[in-house]
Amino acid sequence: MEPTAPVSLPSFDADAPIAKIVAAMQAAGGVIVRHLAEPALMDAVYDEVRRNTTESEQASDTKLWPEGNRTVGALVAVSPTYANHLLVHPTVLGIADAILLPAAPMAPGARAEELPSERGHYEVRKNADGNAQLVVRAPDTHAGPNCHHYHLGASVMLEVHPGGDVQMLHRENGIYQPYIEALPMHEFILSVMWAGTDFACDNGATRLVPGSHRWPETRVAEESEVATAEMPKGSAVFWLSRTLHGAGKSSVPGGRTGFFHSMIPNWFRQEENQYLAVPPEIASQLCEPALQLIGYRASRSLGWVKGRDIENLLQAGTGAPI
Ligand SMILES: O=C(O)CCC(=O)C(=O)O
Ligand SMILES: [Fe+2]
Repeated sequence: MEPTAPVSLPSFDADAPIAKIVAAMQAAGGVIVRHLAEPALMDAVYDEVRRNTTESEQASDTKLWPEGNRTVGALVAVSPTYANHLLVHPTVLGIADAILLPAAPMAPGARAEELPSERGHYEVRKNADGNAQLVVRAPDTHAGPNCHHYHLGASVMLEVHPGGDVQMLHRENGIYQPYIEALPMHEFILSVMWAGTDFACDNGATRLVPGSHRWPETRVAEESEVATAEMPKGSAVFWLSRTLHGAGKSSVPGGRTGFFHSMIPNWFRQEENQYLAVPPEIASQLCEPALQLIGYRASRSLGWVKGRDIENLLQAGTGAPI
């Protein structure tokens, strides 16, 4: 019998149309986009992360990241290059716009002249008694919008060192799942892993299970169903909230370095508390899209501060109770 080819993820070059990348990801649950950033940029991010954090801040000893590996949170606070280039990379924002369907898209050129207001779904109905009542209706979840804007869930450097085992496969929606299982939900997490080094089978590249975003929660993947996100430094692998995935293990010195972040609707609690992780003094140095992504942005109804600009909460403006 012919040996079966290992499963693989769809993979595109950086200049592929976003619509093609998104369609492939929706079908497979994950997708690789190669050569999105220059290798030198990845080195610059790594140097900043290492320089701006202490050894103890880089240590890891959790269930998914046991001792021997290296993890660093709050990347936006420790690496301006990460924040101003990788976090707001136009391809990442284009994919996030297509997956999370915000009223206010973020990809360059996609920004609405006048941002659609959430009030579009609100209607005042009156009856014969003269009672006025606010009626709030869901949009078409296929067409969206499904949020006013999206923001960062967490941003973490994840460095696999030799000596460990593969990480348990899991779904990124696990942090919300127990509370929302009964809700019909449009896609609500887009995850991105940037390759800070080449990602290979033997150095800990992320493992993903194509198609598992459509599986029942309890189906456990066979090893033959697992694909490895092999990709050159400066590439990125993207996956959906229900796609099974996990870090690989390294059998070679050096392992691999990845820079992870997730994006979620503005009405979902951020996994990593960005307001403490990236205090206003640091946030004020960022480009505006990065500042907005970490959460210094509000909609009319969520996250406002009276007297601040909802588009940039560090500035004065007309934010107020609705
Ligand atoms: O590092 C990787 O390749 C994946 C890590 C991951 O999925 C996680 O820590 O949640
Ligand atoms: Fe994960």
